[in-house]
Amino acid sequence: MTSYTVLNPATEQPVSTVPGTSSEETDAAIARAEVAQRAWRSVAPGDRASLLRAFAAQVDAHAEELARLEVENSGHPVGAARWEAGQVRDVLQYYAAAPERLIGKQIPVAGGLNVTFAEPLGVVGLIVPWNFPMPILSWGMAPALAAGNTVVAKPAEMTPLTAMRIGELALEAGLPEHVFQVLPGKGSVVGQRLVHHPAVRKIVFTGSTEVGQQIMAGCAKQVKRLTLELGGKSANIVFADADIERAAATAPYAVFDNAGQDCCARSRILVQRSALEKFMGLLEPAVKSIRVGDPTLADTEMGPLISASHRANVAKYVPDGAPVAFRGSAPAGPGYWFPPTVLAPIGSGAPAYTDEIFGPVVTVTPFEDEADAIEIANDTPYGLSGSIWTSNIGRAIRVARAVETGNLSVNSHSSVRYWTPFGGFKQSGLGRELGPDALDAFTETKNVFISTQE
Ligand code: TAP
Repeated sequence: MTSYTVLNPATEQPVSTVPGTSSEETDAAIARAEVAQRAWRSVAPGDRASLLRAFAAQVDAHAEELARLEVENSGHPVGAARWEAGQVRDVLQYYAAAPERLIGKQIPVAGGLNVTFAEPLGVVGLIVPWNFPMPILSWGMAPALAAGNTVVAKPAEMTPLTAMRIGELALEAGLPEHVFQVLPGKGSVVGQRLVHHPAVRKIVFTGSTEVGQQIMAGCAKQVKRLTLELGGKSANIVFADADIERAAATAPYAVFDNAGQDCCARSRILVQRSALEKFMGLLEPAVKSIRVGDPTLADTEMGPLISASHRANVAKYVPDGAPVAFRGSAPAGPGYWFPPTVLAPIGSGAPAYTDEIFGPVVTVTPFEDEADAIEIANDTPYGLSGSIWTSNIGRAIRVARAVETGNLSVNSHSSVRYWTPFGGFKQSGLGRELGPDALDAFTETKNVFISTQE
């Protein structure tokens, strides 16, 4: 086993040395998961529920430790990291109710009885990105385990520490060995093995659209079940009849949360032309007042980017001479810092307008009317998220129905809740996570006819 060093993105200092799992070690873990699944699926529903509740309680008891680990490993502000650890607990609690509710149907048929069962799939492979290591792990892990599957998770190479600790907490909570395993390492090694190993019956992948396309092709060879949560370039649409003060005050949080490294980032602000001047006048102080800096401090709102190479990619979208309307601040010195940046005006062909930047850069584009706003919002291969600001309820509903995207908020800047469905339209993904129907993605329906003939 080779090992590698994980860096703190706020200081560029080493945090820990982590084993990089090999292909052979991945195969061995999958084999262990396959054996463990036979017993796990047979655990009585109430007992499986109790174990998941114990797991949630264990996460809760170590929430501060997990949050501090995420601050060091990912550079997330500690307030955000605490919320993320709490999300793991809440998602486990929510799906702990599921084992006792995996209810089939009885269907009327002649000459007997027809019943359906929701059967677990077997071993589920989770491939997790670096931007939200804890929440995204939990979105796949909790419903997969609740449904009676075992899970092999591969965190992103750069951010494995919280997932590894959550793996230990599962054992401490009493989950049987090998029911939930975490394998740090490379996507090209561990991730590929999960995709190609025939005993892995489902992949849940969250990451870039480009890698998602490769994974989809790999899964096709075995008709392997697949959930894809991919990229985004979401619109924040502000109509002139909206509460412009609130729309401008919250717009920075809709895009610069997690330093813009957020698949749901509303990174294209579309403003009705008649309100543009007022909106920009209010947006400037809101952007300049974002507290960017030391992520260990409770009042910090934005931390660094994840790595030097990612910062270099983000910086390409703000070359010398770019139309920077205004910027916030960022610390000097060590750390992968990048200031919140607003680009305006931006033409529809510009890379900053079309590409997912995944950093704290937002474009502002004016529109004329409702039809124009919908056309601009849909002018992207992505469709993950978005917001609509208006005081006209009819318009809010019309535009929400017309924008081709999976998760929208009206007069609010956020739309992700673990008890409501989440996922993308178009190239932002396939399938839905979270909410009450997520169990459908981790079970197959079995249909059984039982004759009552003598
Ligand atoms: P990717 O480079 O796609 O990596 C995501 C995960 O896939 C990592 O664990 C990575 O491992 C692994 N991977 C890379 N190549 C692989 C391969 N050939 N086979 C199997 N696994 C492979 O994405 P990222 O840069 O970490 O994350 C940013 C992207 O994720 C953005 O596009 C963002 O929008 C998207 N994202 C989407 C969502 C939702 S919910 N839709 C949420 C968060 C992020 P390594 O660590 O070795 O690279």
